[in-house]
Amino acid sequence: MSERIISWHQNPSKPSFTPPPDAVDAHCHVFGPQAEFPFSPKAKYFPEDAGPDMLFALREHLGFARNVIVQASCHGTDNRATLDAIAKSNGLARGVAVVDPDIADMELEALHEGGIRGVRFNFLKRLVDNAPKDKFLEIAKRIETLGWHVVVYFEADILEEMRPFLDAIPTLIVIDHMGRPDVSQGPDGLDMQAFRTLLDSRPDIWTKVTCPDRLDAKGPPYSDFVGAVRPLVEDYPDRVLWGTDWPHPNQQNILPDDGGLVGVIPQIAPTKALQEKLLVGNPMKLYWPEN
Ligand code: 0GY
Repeated sequence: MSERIISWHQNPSKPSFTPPPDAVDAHCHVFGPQAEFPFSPKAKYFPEDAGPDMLFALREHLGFARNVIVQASCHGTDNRATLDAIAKSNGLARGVAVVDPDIADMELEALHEGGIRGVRFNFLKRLVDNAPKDKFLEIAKRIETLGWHVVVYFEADILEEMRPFLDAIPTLIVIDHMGRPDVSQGPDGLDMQAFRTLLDSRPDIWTKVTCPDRLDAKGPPYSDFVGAVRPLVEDYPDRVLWGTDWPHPNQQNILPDDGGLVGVIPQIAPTKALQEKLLVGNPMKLYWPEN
């Protein structure tokens, strides 16, 4: 067994920005606890436990009210760790699952009962062995009746080849981390232009304006990220979500300070109205539509 990774900051700062009441951290994960919920044999990284208690303590520390927990690839299609965290949240967490193509309808319904509201299709070769588009489309058609959406994770270099697949998805789509553009190209660079073309192709494609730590090689204060992403938030205010990405899967050399990440929010969403949409209105519409 490989050495366990600690990918999160041990002592995140108190953010300089106070999120509005009811703010949602709409992209985070849990790892384990492994004694109860072992990692998948196909996992590509082996982190230490980062369970619900830690996640909810961080949520309080950062001034957020709710979490959307995205099933991490190290847990494969066994969603028990995510469901366990949701069950312990007193209704303050919902989730996005990763499922096998042959999952039974009853299991999908059980996931819905457990607070799952979407499925994730991951196309990153370093995280998953295969990404069968035909099977994913079958899943997308099946989850439509549950009112769920699809979360897709890919990198900018395959955006064009993803287009027919994305076009065929019948539900609302959320693209993780804007499809990982090269933010050093700036707001009008080729990657951002291509991503905007994708957003313009359908009104029901949303995105997470997340992960400055992954996208901005220069690091804090993430000025390339801010420069490239702020115009996107301003131009698509009703289709953006924000999240910490805690516990930052795979991050080993740079452990992002979550307080610092929250401090980036007012730079990409400079008005109260934009902050309210990004942190409350948009995620609530998608994950707690009944509220
Ligand atoms: C993210 C990013 C990554 C990992 C995962 O499920 C995962 O393992 O999502 C990554 O390594 O880029 O969104 O957490």
